[in-house]
Amino acid sequence: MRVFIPTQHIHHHPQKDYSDGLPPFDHLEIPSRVDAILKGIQAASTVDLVKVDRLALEAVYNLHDKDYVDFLLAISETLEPEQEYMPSIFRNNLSKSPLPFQGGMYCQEIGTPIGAKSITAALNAAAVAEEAAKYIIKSGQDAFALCRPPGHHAAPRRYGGYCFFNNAYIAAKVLAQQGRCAVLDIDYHLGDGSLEFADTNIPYFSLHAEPWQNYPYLDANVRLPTVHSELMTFSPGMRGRFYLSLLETLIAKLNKGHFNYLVVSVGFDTLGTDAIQDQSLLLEPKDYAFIAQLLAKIEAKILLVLEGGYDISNLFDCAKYFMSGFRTSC
Ligand code: OKP
Ligand code: ZN
Repeated sequence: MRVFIPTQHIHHHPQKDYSDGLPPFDHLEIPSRVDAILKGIQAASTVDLVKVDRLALEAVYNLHDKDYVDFLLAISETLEPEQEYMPSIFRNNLSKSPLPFQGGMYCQEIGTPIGAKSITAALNAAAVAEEAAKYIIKSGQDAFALCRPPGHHAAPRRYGGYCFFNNAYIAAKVLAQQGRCAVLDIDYHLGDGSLEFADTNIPYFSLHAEPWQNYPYLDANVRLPTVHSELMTFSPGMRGRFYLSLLETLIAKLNKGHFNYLVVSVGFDTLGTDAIQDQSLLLEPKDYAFIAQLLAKIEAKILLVLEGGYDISNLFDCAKYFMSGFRTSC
């Protein structure tokens, strides 16, 4: 299996997470996640590793709004090496306010601090997704993009949930030029950013925790779209076999689209012991082998894109079991 990893993600190391209010907790979206997952993949399959150094500035401007990307680059320029930025006021339009206040129109939560090199890392993660997509087109093989920071909460003009640029949709846009493409999201959380990108061209399928009682804590009045997306929720306390039967139902719906390419947003934060969960699910590491077996039966060429997964002591096992169930021939 060809695995693409970023060279610059280590320079993105958010310190504290304020997303559950005060006091903050040590941030869970840490650099060692990538190492643990890569080692797990290598334990179960022969890995052809590709390190990606470049920044996908063009692809990011092509997917996100210009003023949004401009702001993230401009605020980064103002930061000292160990300094972090967090907006202090949240409104729809702050374009007439000084730069440090403008972030509040692009962000709705306080769990995603921006360090001096965070946006560089996010552009590098986007390049990882883009390179992996190009490889799939050229080779006709599956691939794994170990993107960090993750992307599925990033919307056209919004960051948050540890995400800045939507890596999955950046890859899907490349793939959709060559054939029918969809995004399937199996992270614990609803990818509210991905959902905003869903359209006729690239529909979005997701199995996630109920999104009002779990991050992204949707507005009580919001009605989820049903046109270019298929959304399913699991229940608190669900074990592997029930989760798997839901996933099987979702995949059966997806298969009706006869896609040539599928981008899978993979989150290992469905693991029962992951501290990020608001309502705990009861998956065990070995359940990822069965999840991957369900994915392996899908006809499309598959690009696996990393999203969440924060139980650092179990990520190796999760990734190892996952790869043991996937189609690993190179
Ligand atoms: C990113 B990804 C939990 C607070 C959660 C943000 C979670 C972002 C998850 N009480 N804060 O989808 O793994
Ligand atoms: Zn998640």
